[in-house]
Amino acid sequence: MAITATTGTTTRALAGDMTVEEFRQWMRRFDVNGDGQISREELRRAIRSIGGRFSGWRAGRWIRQADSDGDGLISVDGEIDNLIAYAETSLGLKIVAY
Ligand SMILES: [Ca+2]
Repeated sequence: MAITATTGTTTRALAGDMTVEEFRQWMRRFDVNGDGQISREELRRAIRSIGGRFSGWRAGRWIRQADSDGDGLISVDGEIDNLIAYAETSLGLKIVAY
C-alpha cells in the first residue's frame, strides 16, 4: 500500500501503493460508528494515523469538496471517489486505480 503526499518540492511516501479499493477499506476502518459515512473528525484521524499533518479545518474543506449531497458526511461507497479525486489534485496524494 502507498499513499504519497507531495508537499512543495518534497515527496514522501506515507504508506506505500494504495488502490482505490484499499483506500476504501482503509477509510472504513475509521468509520467508528459503522454507518458507512466518514465524518470530518474520522477523516482527520485517518490522515493523522499515517503521519500526515491534517487540521480539522482542512478535513472540513475536503468534506465540502467531496460531499455531493450536502449532508456533511462522505459515503464510503459513493462520495469517496470525489474525495480521492480531490486528494490527488489538491495534495498530490497518489492513489492507484487497478
Ligand atoms: Ca454526503
